[in-house]
Amino acid sequence: MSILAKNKFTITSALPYANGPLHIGHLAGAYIPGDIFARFLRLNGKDVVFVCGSDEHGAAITIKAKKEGVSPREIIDKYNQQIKSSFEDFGIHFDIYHRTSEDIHHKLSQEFFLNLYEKGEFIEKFSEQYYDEEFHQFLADRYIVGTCPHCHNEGAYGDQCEKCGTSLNPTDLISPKSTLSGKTPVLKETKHWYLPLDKYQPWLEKWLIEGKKNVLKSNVFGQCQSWLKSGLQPRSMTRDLDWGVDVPLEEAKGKKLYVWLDAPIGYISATKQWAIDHGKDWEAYWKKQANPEDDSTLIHFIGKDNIVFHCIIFPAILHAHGDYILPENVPANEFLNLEGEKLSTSRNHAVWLHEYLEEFVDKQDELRYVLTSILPETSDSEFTWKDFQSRVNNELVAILGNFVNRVMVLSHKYFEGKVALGTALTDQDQSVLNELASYPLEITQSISLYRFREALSHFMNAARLGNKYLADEEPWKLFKEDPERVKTVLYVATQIVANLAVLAQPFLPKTAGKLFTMLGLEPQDWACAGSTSIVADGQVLGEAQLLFEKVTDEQVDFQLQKLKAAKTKNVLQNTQASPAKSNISYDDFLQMDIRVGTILEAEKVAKTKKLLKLKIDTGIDQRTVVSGIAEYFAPEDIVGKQVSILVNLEPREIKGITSQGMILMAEDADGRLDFVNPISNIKAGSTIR
Ligand code: B3M
Ligand code: ZN
Repeated sequence: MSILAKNKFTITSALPYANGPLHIGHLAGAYIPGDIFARFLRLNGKDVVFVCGSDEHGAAITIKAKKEGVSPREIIDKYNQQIKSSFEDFGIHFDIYHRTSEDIHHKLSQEFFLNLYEKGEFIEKFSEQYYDEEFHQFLADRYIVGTCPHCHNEGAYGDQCEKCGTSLNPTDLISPKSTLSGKTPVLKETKHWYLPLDKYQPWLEKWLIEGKKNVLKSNVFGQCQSWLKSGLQPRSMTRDLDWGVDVPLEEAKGKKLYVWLDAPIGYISATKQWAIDHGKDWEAYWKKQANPEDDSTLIHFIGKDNIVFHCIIFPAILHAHGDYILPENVPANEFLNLEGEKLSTSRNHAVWLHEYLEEFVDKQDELRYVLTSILPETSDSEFTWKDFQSRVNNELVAILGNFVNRVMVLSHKYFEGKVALGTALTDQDQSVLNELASYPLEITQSISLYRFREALSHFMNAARLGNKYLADEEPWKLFKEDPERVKTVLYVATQIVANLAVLAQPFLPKTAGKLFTMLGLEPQDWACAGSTSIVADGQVLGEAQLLFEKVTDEQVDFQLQKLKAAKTKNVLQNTQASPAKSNISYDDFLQMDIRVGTILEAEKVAKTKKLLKLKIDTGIDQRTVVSGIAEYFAPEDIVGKQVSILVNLEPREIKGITSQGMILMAEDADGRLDFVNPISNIKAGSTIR
């Protein structure tokens, strides 16, 4: 069924955390697709509300505040403003851009919680969690660091070790430390309210796996399937935090709602505020109606990291509540990479939207165009500046811009801008107009299937058609002998320009506006698309305007240099030594028996990537040591080398081998290892102090 069979739409794009500026990855994930979709539906006369807003709760905010040494409030105020402007700058047109820090949102989230609480939907559970006694605070995942039990990285977080990628629980960490006080936290009992996702599993299987198999994109469906396959577990909907929406229960004083409970409710509270501002009924966009045919169609645009929340957790919450509609679709995108690497905020490997506009003034449609052409709709995709340049120069400038410009210039040159039908249309004209009339339907079909790249390429094919028509007819050669025929050619070409103006609206709103101005027309609805008489016989065209300019090699080089500079800066920062540890006594030091040893044998430990089994002559004995150096040294290259070895370390079983002692290694911030060894040959067994 075509999406156009529905009348009412509630469209959402993920609420960005207000903890930093937006980059091109954000646009390509949830915002350009949502905006194209919403614009398209509005052009088709549909009743649409497209909502978004800042996600202003959770550790994402408080950790950023701590890092910048300011309050969470200052962080959200600053970035909410910046993010909002970026959306406006790039023509991402929400009906409302709201904030989860608003009262109306806190109230609605609490109502939701209470509704489920009163129905007995939550399980109440006590568990032991780390607590910072100095700061009187429970420590959520990112507030604890410690040693990773897998790779021994000392900077692993309570929820994940970023070095080896393992996902962790805070209690997995060896020697955990609070990031607030730096002290060892204690375990303390705390109570939380869990949503029994396992209980909803059968319902979710029916709704999602049976009901949405041919609806969801395959990347989305696959993720849902694998979540359900591994079995859903109860998930805590409350947190011991001091920033967020208060849990509305007397016994839960000081606790907050889990950010992933309140954030999606942010879509609803945004709609509520919009309804108040515009005299609308918010319930018509969110609640089940007496006649299901009147239900709004709910679509969530997100990035792939948010799939579980939008396809499983939020629907389970809406279902448990009972009054609300469920999403019809969740067209999540994969990730966009930049110049061969993952986009990274912390490493500053990104194209920031506000910086882009400083260098490419007024060129928002160019970026929208390129990003739409490479949207990561089915798999991760790649933005490079070279590709940006070639798409702008070879497509926007050479095809679309060039065609429109020739039509405008020739019309003004020959007929003072007046569009008129001269001699009758030829078969050739007719077949061009017939082809033109087929594009709106193609675009509609692609957009209905959330294939925005394909939709854009149909649009460009319409521009190619125009270019080819002019090249075939060569009006500039014809004018002297047959000006009446030239009139007709320009009449047909102008209808193509007018169609391009209509069809460009979802993708390139600014360009579409310029095209309508040039044509001397008001913006037209999608219903006009395909018409071969959008521009009336006798219409006088406006001034020609420049649509697109070439991107120069210098501009590309500048951008590449900028990314390179960020990388160099990162390397410099990362090579900074870690801070000194606290002092120890000389006696403490002397307890370590460190010797010079010689490697006699070395071999890889089977089924491991990192481990070598070494036989060492310590001067005292010959012993076996297992060492995690295989990624940096091949066995054959180290036999015969001298090393420093701690000989009185308690023996340890590693992969079934008893390791007696430890080879001392130097390790840089990137984890690169090297030996600490004498520079001349000294007798094995010599002591090191
Ligand atoms: N702020 C997570 C993110 O930025 C989150 C999305 C909320 S959507 C309700 O990835
Ligand atoms: Zn690790």
